[in-house]
Amino acid sequence: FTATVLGSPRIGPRRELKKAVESYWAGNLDASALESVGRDLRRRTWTELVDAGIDSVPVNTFSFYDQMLDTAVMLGALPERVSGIDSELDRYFAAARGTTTIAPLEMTKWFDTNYHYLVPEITPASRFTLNAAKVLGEVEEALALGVPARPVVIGPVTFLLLSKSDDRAPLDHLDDVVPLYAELLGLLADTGVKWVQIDEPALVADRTAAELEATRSVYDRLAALNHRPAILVASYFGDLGDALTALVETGVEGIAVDLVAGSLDHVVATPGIEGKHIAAGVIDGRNVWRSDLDGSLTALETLRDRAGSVAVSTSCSLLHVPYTLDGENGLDPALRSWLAFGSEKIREVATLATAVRSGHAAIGDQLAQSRAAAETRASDPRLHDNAIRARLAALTDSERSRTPAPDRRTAQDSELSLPKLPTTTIGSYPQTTAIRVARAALRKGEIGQAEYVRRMRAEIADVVALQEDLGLDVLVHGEPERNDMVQYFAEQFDGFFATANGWVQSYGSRCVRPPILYGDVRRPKPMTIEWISYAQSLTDKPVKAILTGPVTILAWSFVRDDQSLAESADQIALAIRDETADLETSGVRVIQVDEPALRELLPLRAADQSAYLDWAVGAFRLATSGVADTTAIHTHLCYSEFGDVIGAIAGLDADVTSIEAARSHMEVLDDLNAVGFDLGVGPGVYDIHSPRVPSVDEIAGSLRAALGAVPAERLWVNPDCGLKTRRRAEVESSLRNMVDAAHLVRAEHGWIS
Ligand code: THG
Ligand code: ZN
Repeated sequence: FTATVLGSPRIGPRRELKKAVESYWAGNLDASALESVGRDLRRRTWTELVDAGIDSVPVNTFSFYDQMLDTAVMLGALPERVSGIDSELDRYFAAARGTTTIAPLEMTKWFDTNYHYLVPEITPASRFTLNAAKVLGEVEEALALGVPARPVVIGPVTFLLLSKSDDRAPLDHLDDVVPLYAELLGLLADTGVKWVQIDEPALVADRTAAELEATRSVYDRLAALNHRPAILVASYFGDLGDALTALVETGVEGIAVDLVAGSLDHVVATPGIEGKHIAAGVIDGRNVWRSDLDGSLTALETLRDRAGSVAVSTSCSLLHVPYTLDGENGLDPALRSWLAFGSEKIREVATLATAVRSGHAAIGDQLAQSRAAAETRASDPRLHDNAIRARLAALTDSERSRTPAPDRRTAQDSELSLPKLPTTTIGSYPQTTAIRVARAALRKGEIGQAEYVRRMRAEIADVVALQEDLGLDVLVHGEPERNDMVQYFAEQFDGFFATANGWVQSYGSRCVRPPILYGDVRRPKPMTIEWISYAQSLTDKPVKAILTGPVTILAWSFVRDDQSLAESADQIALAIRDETADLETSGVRVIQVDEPALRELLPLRAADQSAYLDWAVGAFRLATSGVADTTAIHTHLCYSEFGDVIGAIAGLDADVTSIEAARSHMEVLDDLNAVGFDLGVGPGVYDIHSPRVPSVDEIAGSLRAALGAVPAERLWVNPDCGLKTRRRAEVESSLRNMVDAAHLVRAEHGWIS
């Protein structure tokens, strides 16, 4: 084949699948109606690819929830606890979401993307059996429509490395699952498909020699089968490194390489590629920029001279970008001309394949457009704000450092005069119906800005009154005015574009609309002052302002590809720094800069990680070190897997760090102690993800445990994050118990409340 993509989005151009799945869960749609929504979306996806000129179409990239979960089903590896559920579909959703009595599979990030997959569980009781119904069904559906189908499955190495295995090393299970893949290849050959795509993205991360040896042996075994389709082993999200040689030495026919995140030189220099079909991932599958067709053609032609044969491809599945630019009417023509979403990328693949086949003259118009876009993008003043660049160039280390933390603590203690074990919350309060109604009414023009502000102020007043009543020590305004912690700021910065319909699946039925960072970042005016000042005017207690940090804003946006992430992070950091200065001027004494995504941009390869942490920490410090010693900087970090970045947390130098801890029973405090962390810390003292209201005793127990690890002078009391997702009544009871628990523990030590 000559033109392909590695996979397609599936949530639907208008989020049809999200709506259907959620209706099914709510009992408002039956299984056959849900199936028919899926069938319809698959047909539309395939038709678009075929019509554009894609001559090998990925099939089985559709999913009702997640491709790792689909693979667990295919291998008979659903957890034992869902086996009592009769309907196959409901068993599937129970594994994904849990039920009132069954815990769901854990969810975690899919490599360094913003997609989250379900982590299959492998136990000594796992009995793998092949269940090929889904993939065979989708192949037959595609073939019946005349689609040149290339079934896609996650490969055995990646499946096992990404699973949780509580007995042996994950790859010790290869002997259990490889025979099932062999059986599957035979069944696929029976359908008449020419190629199968086996995804092994785990090979772009650091792998041991034993893991590479195991990989080689797996593909030797599969390639040795005599009744099978041609095998395309697909890698994405990085460079294969030594894994490329291992794969080239097996008998597989094709290898898909990511030429956006990986190196062309490495592929070209690898002996043996002259015998392989290379799917060249030149079109970026996870960012939104129009391709430089000249550059892509040069890469393709270099490869064509070395490889057995070459197909034009995307660097990874198009799952990670929005469907189409159609309907994005808020784009100015220049910005539009720089972008390519899913549909546009499919056409770029087809265009490049035409040029490879028939020469550059065959795509003269497209080349001219691509060059014109590159020129306007390179010269647009919005991307080159001299004032901002001069400010960044003049920065010194002193703009990234504060007075030593102990001195700051003394200054802040006398400024704030808080009790021992001060109580606070992470920031957001439940998004009430009134908030949603007001936002929708503003969007539709049914109410004006003044009425919107009046309603949001009423919400703030309500939340402040609640916190005063509860007796919390440091209050928040509750964030009613924020749709999303990244989008809210991106909409106010120059240099970002917020799409109307640029939805991307985050997990299951949940989607995000990442803003597009295209230019230099400027803060035209203060973003949060009015809301915080209003809240502060209602109370004598300190109100903590909440901002989103530069790394998290970058991690949850589509980013510029014409400058380093470090430069973009510093630009955002400067804008946030200006906001902290304005907050301070308006009398705010506690400012929390959230970095829940600090772990998320961590590079897959260990060799790249310390450089990342350096700039990430540096950007946070740039954002937060412009304030006086008397101003307390707090931060909040989410999600568990902090092992890899725990050392960087101290580097942030925040006066207080709140961190998810309830589910890990305060272990995070020991981990922090182990790296010498000696700043303020607020471990979440109860798990917010459950509707259960924790008792005073239970929370007091958590606090006593925390006091065993951290001196009282450094310990703060707060729940885990996520109050926003709970009902108001639950929040009130839980926080009341949390405050009571703080009083109880203070009394035990004779500290005055
Ligand atoms: N904001 C942004 N990106 C994120 C998160 C976020 N990426 C990582 C993580 N958090 C993903 N978690 C979620 C949690 C909930 C939802 C999406 C991602 C969600 N989305 C709504 C839905 O799909 O129904 C849509 C929200 C909307 O209407 O704006 O619930 O917090 N930027
Ligand atoms: Zn959090």
